[in-house]
Amino acid sequence: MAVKAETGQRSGAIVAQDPSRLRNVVLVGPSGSGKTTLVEALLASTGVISRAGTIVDGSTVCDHDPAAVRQQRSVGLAVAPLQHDDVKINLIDTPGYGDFVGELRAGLRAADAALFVVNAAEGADRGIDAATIAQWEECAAVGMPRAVVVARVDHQRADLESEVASCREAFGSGVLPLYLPIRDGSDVTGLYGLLSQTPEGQAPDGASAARDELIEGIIAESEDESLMERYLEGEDLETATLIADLETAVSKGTFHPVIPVCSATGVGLDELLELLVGGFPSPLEHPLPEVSSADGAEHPALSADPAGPLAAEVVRTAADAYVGRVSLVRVFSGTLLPEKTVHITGHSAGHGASNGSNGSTHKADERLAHIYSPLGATLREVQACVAGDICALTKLGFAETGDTVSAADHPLLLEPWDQPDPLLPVAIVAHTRSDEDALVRTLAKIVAADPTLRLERNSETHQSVLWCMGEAHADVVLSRLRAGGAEVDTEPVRVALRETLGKKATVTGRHVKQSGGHGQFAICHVEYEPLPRGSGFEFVSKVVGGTVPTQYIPSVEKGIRAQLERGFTEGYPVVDIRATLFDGKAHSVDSSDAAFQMAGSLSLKEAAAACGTVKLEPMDEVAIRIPDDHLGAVLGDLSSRRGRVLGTDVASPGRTVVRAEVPAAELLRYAVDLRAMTSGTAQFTRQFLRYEAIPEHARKA
Ligand SMILES: Nc1nc2c(ncn2[C@@H]2O[C@H](COP(=O)(O)OP(=O)(O)OP(=O)(O)O)[C@@H](O)[C@H]2O)c(=O)[nH]1
Ligand SMILES: [Mg+2]
Repeated sequence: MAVKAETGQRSGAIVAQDPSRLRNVVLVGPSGSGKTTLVEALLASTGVISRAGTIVDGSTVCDHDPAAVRQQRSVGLAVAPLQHDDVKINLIDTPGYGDFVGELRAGLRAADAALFVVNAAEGADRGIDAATIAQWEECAAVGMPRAVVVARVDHQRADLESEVASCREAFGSGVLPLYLPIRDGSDVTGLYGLLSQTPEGQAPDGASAARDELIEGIIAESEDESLMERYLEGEDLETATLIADLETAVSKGTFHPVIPVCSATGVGLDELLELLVGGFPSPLEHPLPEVSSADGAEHPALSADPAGPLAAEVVRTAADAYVGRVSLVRVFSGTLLPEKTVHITGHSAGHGASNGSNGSTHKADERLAHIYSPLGATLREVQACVAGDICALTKLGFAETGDTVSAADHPLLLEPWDQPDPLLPVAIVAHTRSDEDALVRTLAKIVAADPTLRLERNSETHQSVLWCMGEAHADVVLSRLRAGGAEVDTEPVRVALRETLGKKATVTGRHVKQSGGHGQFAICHVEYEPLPRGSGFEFVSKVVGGTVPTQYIPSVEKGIRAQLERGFTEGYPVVDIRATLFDGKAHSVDSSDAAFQMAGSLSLKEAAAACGTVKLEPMDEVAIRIPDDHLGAVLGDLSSRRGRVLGTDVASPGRTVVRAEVPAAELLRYAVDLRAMTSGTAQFTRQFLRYEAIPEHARKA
């Protein structure tokens, strides 16, 4: 579905005027746990949409990307606001699949609290898997307050009690149920509130003990120290007091209430909305990102004040065929107004630099057009966006994901968040010549929009390589390219090899043509020898007695250098040799610069023919972080990739970092293979180290 922009005052958008009446809630959790379906159910139950769409039909608000429909899972972050008790709740749906961790991080940036959604039908017998724990740690790393939603409790294998036990084991003892399911046979018909003790007379077994544990958990985090004393003395604390303290406990990020829900039957939805409004922090309670003046000077900390200086951030960029660029913006301070000129600045690498971050910043002033409130792919016009709220801006030509938007007369720069590194190379070519223009154009837009995608134009292999997060991400990128009108094919990624000489050789480069007309005459005697790896090329002249006239010595060097670049039969650049010109012959009329260049170049070819060549391949140093139970498998696999382990270190309890040298050619699909080998629990980094001779047994025919 294409993005649809609705303008006009009566666009039906939910408007927030006050940060205290806002909640930004990101849904995080493993793929398939039911996040998108839960958003859909909440939108339907609050009347934002008339009925809930489904994943199977591809009719949900959040999974509007054609790639999401095809993959039957979310592939990008989506925002869907609803209203409950006069509070605007921006639900931020994120994909659970590991390729899209960049979208998850953007969602965490835009939110003030998270709903961590696990699947009641799955975790019960298997425990919480390591990929889910990694997501929990993503939340913890940015101090995100979170509640645990146990979704799909209608499933016949759903077992809430053991799911909660698994969560406590995996996430810590701060995970405590706020509600227990009320059952009728095997069906969950409703929830029993442990704080409110409602509905009366329907307390399930164990409710009283669970209530005590919950209250102790809440007041342990409370700022009011007298509460614990009063509680221990047996005083019956007011439910209202406890609910107020619940919010404090959640905000600290160490206490995590658990709530069971069922999107299919609607059980738990009202209670969940209640929790979001009453127990979740508003933007006023959530710390803002670090800020400085755009010129790098210190700036006082900001607060979520609509009257404060404008500080907003582009958390995601989408390229739409009709609307153009859509920038999703979280306003942290101040108020964003339409038709104002704003200052855009950021750290991202897209401007000017083609590759990697160079640590510099870019900036420009841009005039805003309309401001929209996004509901999935639908944009509804609003008249302002206050501190704490999220909006969409269209047609910002300059702003990239991660950029700060501030007032033109008060330029600010927010400290960026961490982006993951794409590690799966995919080489692409236009399907036909006529697709080439569209490819270049669409590619530029897509790469600028997605910080987890990097484009490399390799001048040695002449390939365009897209570095992606994994195969599912590559699928999304390719489908966006095709949607942009560029028919593309993929091809095997080539590794840039180099060549050097096998041994020392003394040769003659002879370029003599003296039949008719102006002749050409140049002869050079050159000694070639291989040098250690990384030496490059050295040229030495030991000519005595002017056998090669002084002005032609640089010509010989130039000729050799040109041939080094052209390489031998396969065209790989030649490196790590020394050429010593020690003798030669010239002709008073027929010698020339061009003739000696030719002789120089011929001498190198002679040397290759005389002493053979050795192919060199790039070696990378990789660092792989893995849970210990996968260590054996990863080490075994590394040796099958011709890897040399340099060392292993304990990264954290139960996790090891393996450092190894591995040929780049063996790492082309490592991002995919490592994920498969470790169920998505490993991370790795790689860095070019040096070129090395390809061993005999590894040379391909
Ligand atoms: N029976 C039942 N099925 C559900 C429920 N919630 C989700 N599902 C199904 O579970 C599957 C996965 O749900 P999604 O909502 O796509 O899960 P997700 O967490 O968004 O997954 P990702 O987008 O991949 O992270 C879909 O086929 C849903 O129809 C539920 O409450 N009951
Ligand atoms: Mg989803």
